[in-house]
Amino acid sequence: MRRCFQLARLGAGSVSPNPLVGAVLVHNGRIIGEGWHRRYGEAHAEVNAVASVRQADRHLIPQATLFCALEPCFHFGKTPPCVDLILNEKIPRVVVANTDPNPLVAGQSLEKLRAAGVATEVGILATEGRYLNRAFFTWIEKKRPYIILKWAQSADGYLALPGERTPISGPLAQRLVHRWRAEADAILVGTNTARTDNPRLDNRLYFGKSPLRVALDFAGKIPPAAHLLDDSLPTWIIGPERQGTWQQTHFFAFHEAAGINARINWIPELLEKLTQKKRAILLVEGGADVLRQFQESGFWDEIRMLANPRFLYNGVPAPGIPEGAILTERTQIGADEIRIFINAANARYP
Ligand code: AOF
Ligand code: ZN
Repeated sequence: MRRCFQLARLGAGSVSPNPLVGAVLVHNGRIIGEGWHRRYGEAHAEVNAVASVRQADRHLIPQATLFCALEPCFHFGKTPPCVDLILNEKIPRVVVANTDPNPLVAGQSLEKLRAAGVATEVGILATEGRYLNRAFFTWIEKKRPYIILKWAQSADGYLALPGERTPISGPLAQRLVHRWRAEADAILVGTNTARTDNPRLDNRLYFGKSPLRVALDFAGKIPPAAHLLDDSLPTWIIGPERQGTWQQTHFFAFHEAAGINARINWIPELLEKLTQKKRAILLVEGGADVLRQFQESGFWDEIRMLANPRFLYNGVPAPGIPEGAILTERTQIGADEIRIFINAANARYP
């Protein structure tokens, strides 16, 4: 099952809003086939695992066990049901970490397999499997994108020097951040960050795609020469429309903010728009005010904080780690320590 998870992760950045799925066929303790879901709309993990079996091993498939990160699918989606593939191949035993929460599947495949006499086991490394697919579970269960708040801070807890672009993390951590961008479907910054840092918000330091860029511009104050207004990538500007011939840049004027929740009531509207466009993973890269607004609204699932040992002595204070955040990962990368927290209110992990 751990091998399934390893394979599944290779799809990160290419399969969203689908889950990360890996599958392994084992005969007498030997792996005879393995595969993963590589790209949205293309073959599922099980199909690739079966296709990978060598000709000389094919006769072993009816005596093999299929391990799969997620319950095989039941429905005709972009591909035919994997449950039928398993039955056609006469695979006698199937082991999965989790049932597929997708209402089109939701245990039906496991039932169909059992009814056909296939031995099934569910719940092997279930917690790890749910963690692996935390974005997918959120997408299905909450019908909104999985929200990751990301920031880098100095040893004394600052995000940046006042009013200037301040590099905090080292080169290895920066590369990792670009990997996170590649794995996200959309990336958001607020007006101050757009103005002070003039970010490109693309993925330059890792392979794979760049996400949809989203910038808050309620008052139309992002300068026209900003990278975010260069029309070089799909971009949403949340603010008044601007003159010009735009190819990839779209302007959305959200409802006038009012009432006691004015500070944060744009968030559900943005989430709804992202959901409509099947953008299932949102990376929020700042600045401090926007990160705090997400924390206040409760619409956040994960925090990725990069802690650098350098001192800044003054500047913009980093948002705190809110109550109910559970530290799940802690890794050193160059001079920086990466800490990943999960919102306990939105997820259940031991
Ligand atoms: C599997 N194996 O590798 C994956 C599954 O549009 P489709 O046909 O690609 O179906 C997507 C849905 O299928 C997705 O929402 C999830 O429920 C399941 N994903 N199932 O058997 C796989 N990626
Ligand atoms: Zn499938």
